[in-house]
Amino acid sequence: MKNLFLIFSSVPKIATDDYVGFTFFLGCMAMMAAAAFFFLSMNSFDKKWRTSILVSGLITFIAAVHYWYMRDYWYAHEQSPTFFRYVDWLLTVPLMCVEFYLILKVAGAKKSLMWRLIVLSVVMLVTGYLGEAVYRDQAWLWGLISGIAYFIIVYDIWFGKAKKIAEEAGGAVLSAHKTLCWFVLVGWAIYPIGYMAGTPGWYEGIFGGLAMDVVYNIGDAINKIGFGLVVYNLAVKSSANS
Ligand SMILES: *C/C=C(C)/C=C/C=C(C)/C=C/C1=C(C)CCCC1(C)C
Repeated sequence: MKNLFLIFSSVPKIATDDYVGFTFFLGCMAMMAAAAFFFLSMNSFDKKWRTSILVSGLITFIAAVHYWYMRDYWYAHEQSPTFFRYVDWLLTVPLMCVEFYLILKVAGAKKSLMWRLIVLSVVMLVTGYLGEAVYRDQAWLWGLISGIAYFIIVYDIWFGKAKKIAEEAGGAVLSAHKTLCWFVLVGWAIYPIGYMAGTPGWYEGIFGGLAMDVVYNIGDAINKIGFGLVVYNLAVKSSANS
């Protein structure tokens, strides 16, 4: 019993207007629930879709673990958990590129398409980290390089080879590809806004009032759970058809 009280007394007081802390708690629980959902539903699908659902589960599970740490870090230091944030992204964003490939693989996509997206996403994240954590005085420059990599990803999936393969496949694959493309164009565009809110630069006046971590946390919930649900939906539709 005494130990139980010790556990509770180690939880710090939480201000009711701490929106960063609030979204860390909410995000942590949402990622856990989503991971459980994807893992448990995995075996109800055709074999060819199971890996895709598994990857959705992994993305949300990896995020749940990092949110657990970020939530604690925020309460201990009241600072952005930049390190955990980028470790999380460095694992989950390439996995989202794998997800793109897995959907199109059914329609004959090659592995080179996946690797191209993975390399671009790593460039985007490493340069983002350099601007946010290491060379903050030149945050705009690193953000710009990161933004160019992001732009190439958007261009690739909207107009490049991926698009062609999706069009040839048609049906549920094409509509899932389209939805994922919108996620990358609109959902991922949330992140540069968070970046500009949290780093010094000419844009401070525009985004300065926003809390960077709240923006990132909203982006993660939309992109990781939403993205997974699109894949889930595709698996439901395709399994029912065959
Ligand atoms: C689950 C996590 C996801 C989908 C994270 C995505 C992150 C980005 C798309 C980040 C992009 C950035 C830029 C385009 C420029 C500024 C630096 C970043 C890294 C915030």
